[in-house]
Amino acid sequence: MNKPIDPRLLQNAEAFADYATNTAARIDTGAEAKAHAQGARVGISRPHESAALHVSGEATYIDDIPELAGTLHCALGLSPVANGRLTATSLDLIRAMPGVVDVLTAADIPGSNDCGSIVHDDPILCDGEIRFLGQPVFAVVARTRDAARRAAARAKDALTIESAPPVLTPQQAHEKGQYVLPPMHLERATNGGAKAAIAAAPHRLKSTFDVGGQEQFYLEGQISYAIPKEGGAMLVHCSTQHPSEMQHLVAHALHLHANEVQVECRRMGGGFGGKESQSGLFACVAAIAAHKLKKPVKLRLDRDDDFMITGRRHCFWYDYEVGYDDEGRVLGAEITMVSRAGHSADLSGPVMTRAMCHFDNAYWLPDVSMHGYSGKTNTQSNTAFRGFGGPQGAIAIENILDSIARQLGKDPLDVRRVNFYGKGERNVTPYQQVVTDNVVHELVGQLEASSDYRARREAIEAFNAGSPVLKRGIALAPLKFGISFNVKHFNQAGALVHVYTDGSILVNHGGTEMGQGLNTKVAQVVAHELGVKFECVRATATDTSKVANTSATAASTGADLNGKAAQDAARQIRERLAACAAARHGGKAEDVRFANDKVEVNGRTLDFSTIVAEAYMDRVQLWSDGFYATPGLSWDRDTMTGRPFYYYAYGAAVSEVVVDTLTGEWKLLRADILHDAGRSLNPAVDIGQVEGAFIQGMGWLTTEELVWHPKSGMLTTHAPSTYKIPTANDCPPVFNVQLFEGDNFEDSIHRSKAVGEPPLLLPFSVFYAIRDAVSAAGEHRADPPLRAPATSEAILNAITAVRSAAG
Ligand code: MTE
Ligand code: LUZ
Ligand code: MOS
Repeated sequence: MNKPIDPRLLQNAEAFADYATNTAARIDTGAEAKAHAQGARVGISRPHESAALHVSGEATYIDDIPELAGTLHCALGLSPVANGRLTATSLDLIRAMPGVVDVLTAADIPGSNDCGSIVHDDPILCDGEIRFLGQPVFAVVARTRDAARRAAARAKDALTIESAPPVLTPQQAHEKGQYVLPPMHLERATNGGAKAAIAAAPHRLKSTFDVGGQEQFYLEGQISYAIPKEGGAMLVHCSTQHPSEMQHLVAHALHLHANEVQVECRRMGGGFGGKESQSGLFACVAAIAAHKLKKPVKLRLDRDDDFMITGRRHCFWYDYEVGYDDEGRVLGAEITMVSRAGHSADLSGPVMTRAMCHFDNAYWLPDVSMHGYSGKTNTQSNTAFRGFGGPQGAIAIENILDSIARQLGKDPLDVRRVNFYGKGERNVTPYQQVVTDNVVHELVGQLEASSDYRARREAIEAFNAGSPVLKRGIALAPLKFGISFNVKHFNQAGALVHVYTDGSILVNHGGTEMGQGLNTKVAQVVAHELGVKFECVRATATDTSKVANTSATAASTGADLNGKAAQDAARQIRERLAACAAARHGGKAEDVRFANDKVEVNGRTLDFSTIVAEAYMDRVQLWSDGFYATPGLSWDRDTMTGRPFYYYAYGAAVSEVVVDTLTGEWKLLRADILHDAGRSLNPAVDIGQVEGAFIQGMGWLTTEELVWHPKSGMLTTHAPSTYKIPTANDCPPVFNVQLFEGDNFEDSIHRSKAVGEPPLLLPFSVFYAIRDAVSAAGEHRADPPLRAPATSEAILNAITAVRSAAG
């Protein structure tokens, strides 16, 4: 099993390590050089803890875990109909297929048939009601994965369904008043309320807008491997952002207690929100099969099935009216947002809440009235995706400001700027949180200068004047993103730190690693606290039997929460070591210093491992737990007011594109980004997050289009052949990414800021640069009716529209 690593792969690993070091050198900032000089373990760039394993193929994902003898494989039989009732099944047909061991239905579930994470409205296997095309109706268990899939593929021959026409779009659901949750309303009146402010405003704008959904497209698909344990207990290896939730769902499905179910995840090959709740169905099915057959069962989805079964980012439809003044200041705004929730609630409630709490983005909106509806449709149940509704909320105000600028003939940057939150005034959000950490003015000012925005705007105008076919466009878009789960009690975390007698350290925490570098950051925090080399600290798999009752690794809070918990654990151990060292060597415990693998005590310098060995002999506890709960949060769900966020992360990007007005094709020529990660724990990892989120969000807003067949309700874009995600080749040739220098105002882990999701809003600048180029194609005489995603087709339609409007 431990085959030697192919030397060519090792070369790749070394090349990668070189690349990481060079990247770190390229972005080394003043703050980072200082951290280095002080021997700090945080605030410095270092490669991802598993980088070499990733590139050599040695990193273990669930499907790489050696299979136990007798392991069976599972595949799901899917509904070929989007809406209706299951009236009969002929599963003997499936049972008779080669290699099939069993076929399970809802009747085989010993506990509850539900995998809903917050609202319990989500059947694991069909309970008779057909809710969407692709819904799992039965599970085939076979000796091989191939046999299971071949049998499951015959679902349409085995199911008799009375079908009804599907409801597919948010507008259709809204017309029928069909929602998965009660509507939400958020109002704030400064000058008499939105309606009055709009009526009294010098100018008005009334329109609708549309943004599409987005598939997470994690490289590792959904997978669970369930292994029965003695006494009816269950172990599940699951690719999940939320092991505790998986534990609870499996326990309910099997009618077990939580202490009888253990869920483990070393790493995911990407999650992006898609494995926050939706890993649940697969964990449950594998566990139900393993429980019934008393054999290990693995369920690994094929990519097409992953598309057909799981949900993704919610598409949103907006209907708005705003009133504004001659400078473009928004005086009043009224907006209705309708999302496509799919067939069940899943996380649609918190997603809509976050959307409504991000409609303001970086702007002070004195009088607002917002209405959020989560439309119930016969489609996959939509879920978390990087940004979690934040991007969908914020893009609405960006669209409004871009249109206002075009109506007034102003540079959109100027209109954005006059609307920015103020400092000490004009600083209360619609949900009543006071913005006390506003850096948007400095940040945008710096980026405007470093990107040469004004000069390039002029150069683009000159270019466009002489170029009838190719048109260029530029846009600067800022972001403000609230950090914390908007469900208060989720903002807690635990960790365990073990120091072994040789001085090596193991850290375990409640967060999960999905490629974002969480384990790297947490290990850095522990190394820093104990004054040892990063290499002395190892992070292990997330495991419900080590840290209990964890939250999802989500809302970008992984490092904030688990970093603080691990720091708490490490600090307790350090204090015990210091007391022990002082007792042995003299001096005061407070004066003992831990740095560079050494411990200074009473004028002597000893190895960390020596102090540890001495402490063991003195019977000092060398391991500790740690805990953290974010302070100061409050939220009133009924009035939608309070302080849902501990702090805000900021950022801005300038993008320049060229559009071919004959084909609608376009290219991103240059992007300049300035992003606020506070005092970054690891600038190289954070820049990786910023670049990745930028390109991922660009895909959402441009090429990634989801199409459901209007009659059958079938998702027709269920593979990379028809659903186009960006690749490395879509990175712009000029890509300047910098981190903004400035500490978090709040006492976050080493004054850093969460970085996972906020930069997904940066590619708004790409969308609005395309919109700018389309506007140029119509001589800037009409506001482009451009929807997102701005596919070439959508761009071409918008060009046709602005040209005919311009006459
Ligand atoms: N980065 C990678 N490489 N892979 C991922 O799946 N998920 C994103 C972001 N960055 C993701 C990622 C999402 S949706 C979130 S919420 C955060 O990482 C979660 O991790 P964190 O809280 O530790 O930043
Ligand atoms: N809230 C939030 C949530 O802001 N982000 C999340 O990922 C989330 N997940 C579950 C519930 N609320
Ligand atoms: Mo991220 S969408 O909060 O998993």
